[in-house]
Amino acid sequence: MLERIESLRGEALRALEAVEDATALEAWRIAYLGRKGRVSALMDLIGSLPREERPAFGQAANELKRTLEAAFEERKEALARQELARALAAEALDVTLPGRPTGPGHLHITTQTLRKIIAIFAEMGFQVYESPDVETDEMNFGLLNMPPHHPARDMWDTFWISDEASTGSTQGLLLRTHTSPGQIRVMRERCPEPIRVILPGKCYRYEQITARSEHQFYQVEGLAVGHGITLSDLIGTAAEFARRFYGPERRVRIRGSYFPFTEPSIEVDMDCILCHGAGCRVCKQSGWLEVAGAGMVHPVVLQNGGYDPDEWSGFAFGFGVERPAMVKYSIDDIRLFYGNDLRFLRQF
Ligand code: FA5
Repeated sequence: MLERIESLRGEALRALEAVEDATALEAWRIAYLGRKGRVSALMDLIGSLPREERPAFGQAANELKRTLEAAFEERKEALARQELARALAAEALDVTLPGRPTGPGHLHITTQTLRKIIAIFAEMGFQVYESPDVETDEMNFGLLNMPPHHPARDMWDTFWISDEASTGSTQGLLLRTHTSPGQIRVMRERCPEPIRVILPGKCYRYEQITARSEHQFYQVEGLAVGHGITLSDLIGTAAEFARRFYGPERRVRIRGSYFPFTEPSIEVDMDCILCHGAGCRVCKQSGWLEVAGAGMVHPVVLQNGGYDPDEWSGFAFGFGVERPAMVKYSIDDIRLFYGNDLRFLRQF
């Protein structure tokens, strides 16, 4: 009987050596060490042996069981080590390879354009003043000479952020539709001193998005208040800016327009940078591009800012940032600015 035990030991250990994966190992465990396995079957024979052979047989069978259990654990660990080695080899990393260079980032085209605009106005003696994106109805409209229900409010489709709007209350909150409410804020803060500031910032309009219009874009507002400021000062400032931003050969013209907060109101046009005034698709064959809305600050607005219109006068203008950038760099769709396509952004 002891030979049977020895023969089973040899057979089991050889079979274990041939085991190459976890599934085969489990099958081996069930076949030899399981409840109905070969070792259990051997143990069951003990009752059929002569009494004097039983102790030696039992001892040998128990030792076989311990040997196979230890061999099983050893094989299990060896297989786990092999598996780990395989996984590491599959993920092998050549640490001597040079790293992938990450290019330095750069400023967004809008920021670059905005900085250029600010630098030009700074050279012309304008300070930068910032005002909030979230405004009251009163600042955005009321104090700019558009009381509740004034029809000119429809010139700016508005994102309202509080309910008062529908009641016509001047306390309603909104995302500013233009940078012009900053005029009131800066006047109230600086009164009674002369003012020469620009107010750059984001504006929001509840508008259809098209190749020329976004629902969120930048504007730069300009405001000068002093004694004896005239329309000529405004035209001179606009012409000087156009030349410094677009090139010394640029010409500007003015057209009559309407804004409730300026009187008189004008639009400033510049000769088309692409066709040099000959007429093309971008300027709609007119030879001119609209650059800014502007005018002399309305007496009511001066008064709302704290300035006596009999003593003080001023000019104001407001223009977009993306549209001038489109003209300067021949970009035909404003949606590219905020589409986050790196192929576009990397060009500037
Ligand atoms: C105004 O917003 C006036 N506040 C400008 C002004 C200021 C007039 C001071 C008088 C005195 P307007 O709605 O035309 O005006 O907008 C001015 C500029 O903002 C436009 O010429 C254009 O460059 C830009 N703009 C307007 N709407 C959009 C839009 N949806 N997407 C991109 N740019 C826009």
